[in-house]
Amino acid sequence: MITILAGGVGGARFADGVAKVSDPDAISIIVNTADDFDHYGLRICPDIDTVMYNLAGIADPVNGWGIAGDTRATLDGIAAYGEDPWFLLGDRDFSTHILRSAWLNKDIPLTSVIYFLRSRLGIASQILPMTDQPVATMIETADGTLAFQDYFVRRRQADDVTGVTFAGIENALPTEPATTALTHAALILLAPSNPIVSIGPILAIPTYRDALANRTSPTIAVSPIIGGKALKGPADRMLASLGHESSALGIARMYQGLIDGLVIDQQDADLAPAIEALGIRTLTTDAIMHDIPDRARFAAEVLAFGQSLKQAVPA
Ligand code: FO1
Repeated sequence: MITILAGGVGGARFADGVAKVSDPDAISIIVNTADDFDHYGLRICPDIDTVMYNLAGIADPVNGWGIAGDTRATLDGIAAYGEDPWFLLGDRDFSTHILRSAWLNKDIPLTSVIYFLRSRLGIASQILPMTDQPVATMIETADGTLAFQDYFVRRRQADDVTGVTFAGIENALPTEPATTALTHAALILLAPSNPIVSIGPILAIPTYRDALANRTSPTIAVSPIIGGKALKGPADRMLASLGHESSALGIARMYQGLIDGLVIDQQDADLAPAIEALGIRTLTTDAIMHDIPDRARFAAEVLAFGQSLKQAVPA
């Protein structure tokens, strides 16, 4: 079994690539839920939905989130009432939020709700929320503390981030399927997701962090930073403002002790020796997924790297 930790668009695209080149039934994706929030009385789970829509082959190809060809009549109606429709929810996307909220309101755990939704979208891989309890990323800025989607979407990531906390994390229980997926994986992959706000919340749950620290199978991260820049989103600026180096080496330092290998882009080939000096093996390749078919090329290279590390990991 392959287990992937993911959040954001980069994570979803990577998980889709892995599902294209290996048995999708044998893949589990543990997804960040700290971006989740309530909006118009509905529970929105952006990272889970982004994984679902990418694996179902219905994601908007440009944004990476939302559904391809979706319409915005509902938001137009909300705007007609004088409300600012700042978070762009498509009409068909709303059906996910409506059903999810209805089922959550019946006290069905989020893990089960997502099982129903992904199964009905024809997705064979397990999509596993990191926890069934609510967790909310809070962003500290010079303007005060912002809810994550206020920072990310409403204010377009314009604020300098001076701190990040995960409200509710102390009550967030690891789920049984996600714990099993991590402890039984033959290969663990940390997707090219933001290490602070996408992978960070998952690793803030001690059971998952301990599972990585005590791993018996190869564990590989893919650097989301290429040439010092994030391909998408604010990870580079966030790393720098929080005192990390915005580079593949900075990513290696953050994950040191939890990973055996790091996949870096050819632009960062000169960083490989410093990363290897940390005890982390490197694969240097074209780490940009240029289009949907290219996701499979990249995933196949990462899986082959995983195979090559099998002997290197302590039993
Ligand atoms: N991201 C945006 O930048 N603007 C949006 O209006 C937006 C809407 C949206 C709706 C549904 C959904 O599942 C995701 C959406 N996202 C949007 C993406 C999302 O906010 C971020 O990608 C993640 O939270 C960061 O990981």
